[in-house]
Amino acid sequence: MALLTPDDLRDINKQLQEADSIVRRVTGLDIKGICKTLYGTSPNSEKIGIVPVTAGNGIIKNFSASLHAITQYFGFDSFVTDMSDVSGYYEAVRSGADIILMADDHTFLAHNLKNGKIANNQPSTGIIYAEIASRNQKTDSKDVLVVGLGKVGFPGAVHLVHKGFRVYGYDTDKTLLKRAVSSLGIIPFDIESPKRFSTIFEATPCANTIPETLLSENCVLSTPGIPCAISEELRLKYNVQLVMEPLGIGTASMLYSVL
Ligand code: NAI
Ligand code: PYL
Ligand code: MG
Repeated sequence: MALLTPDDLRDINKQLQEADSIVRRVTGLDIKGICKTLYGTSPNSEKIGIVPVTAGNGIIKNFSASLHAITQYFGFDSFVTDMSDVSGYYEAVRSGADIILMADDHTFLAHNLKNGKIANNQPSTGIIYAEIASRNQKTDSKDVLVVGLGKVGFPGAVHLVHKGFRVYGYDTDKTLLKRAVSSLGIIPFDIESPKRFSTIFEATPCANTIPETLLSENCVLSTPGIPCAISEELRLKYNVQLVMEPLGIGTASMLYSVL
C-alpha cells in the first residue's frame, strides 16, 4: 500500500473544507449527505477511539491527529489514546470508545464494538469516490471511466456497475483488467483511444495517469489516488472538477458504514 506522508496531511481541515465545497458543487450534497444516502445511517453520539500503531513503518506524523480533526469535522466525539498498539486498544476500550480507528501499513479499519460492524479503508474509499463520481450533476451520460482497478478502484468499479453505469476500465496490470472485465462485465479501455469522458474515477498511486485526450470541459475527476492523476495545467485548461483529498472522505465512508 502507498503510505501517506506527513506532508500529504498538512492542513487537513482546510483540505477537507475545500473537498467538501467541490463535492457540493459536483453533486449537490456535502460529504455527510453523500454518506447518509450511501449507507442510510447517521451518527448518534458514538465515541471514537483513535489508536496509534507502531508496527511496520511505524507512526506517521500527523496521522492520528488528522483522524482526530476529521472525526471532529464530521461531528463525532473522538480522542487519541496516549498509548499505542495493544495498550492503546485497551486504553480506548476502557475509556468508553464505541468505535476503534487504527491502521498498520496494510489495513486501516473502523470497528464498531457495539454492533460488531467493521470497515476497511480501501473498499470504503473506492465506494465513496465512485458514488461522488456517479452523482455528477452536469451530465446525463452513463459512461464512466475507471483508471486503476486495485484494492480501491475495483470496489469503486463494482459500485458503479451496480448503479447501472456503463463502466470503461483501464489498468496497466493486464491480469487485473481481465479480472474486472470477466467478473464485472466492464468495457476494457484503450488509454490511447481519443474518447472524452464527463466523469472519471481514478485510483492509482501514480501521477499523470489521465492523458489530455480523455478530458472534456468541466469533467469530474473523482480520485483518492495520490499523487494527482492530472497536472495543474490540464486541470485549469479543462476546468476539471477535481475531488481529491488524502484521508477524510474515505474515513467518513468507513465510519458511516459501521453505524
Ligand atoms: P493498488 O496497488 O491495490 O491499486 C493500484 C492500481 O493502479 C494497480 O492495479 C496498478 O496496476 C494500477 N496502476 C498503476 N499505475 C497505473 C497507470 N498509470 N494507469 C492505470 N493503472 C495503473 O492500490 P490501492 O490500495 O488501490 O490504492 C490506490 C491509491 O489510492 C494509492 O495512491 C493510495 O495511496 C490511495 N488511497 C487514498 C486514500 C484516500 O483517502 N485518499 C485511501 C486509500 C488509498
Ligand atoms: C490510510 C492511508 C490511505 C493511503 N494510504 C494509507 C496509509 O498511509 N496507511 C498507513 C497508515 C499507517 C498509520 C500508522 C500510525 O500513525 O498509526 N501506523
Ligand atoms: Mg494517482
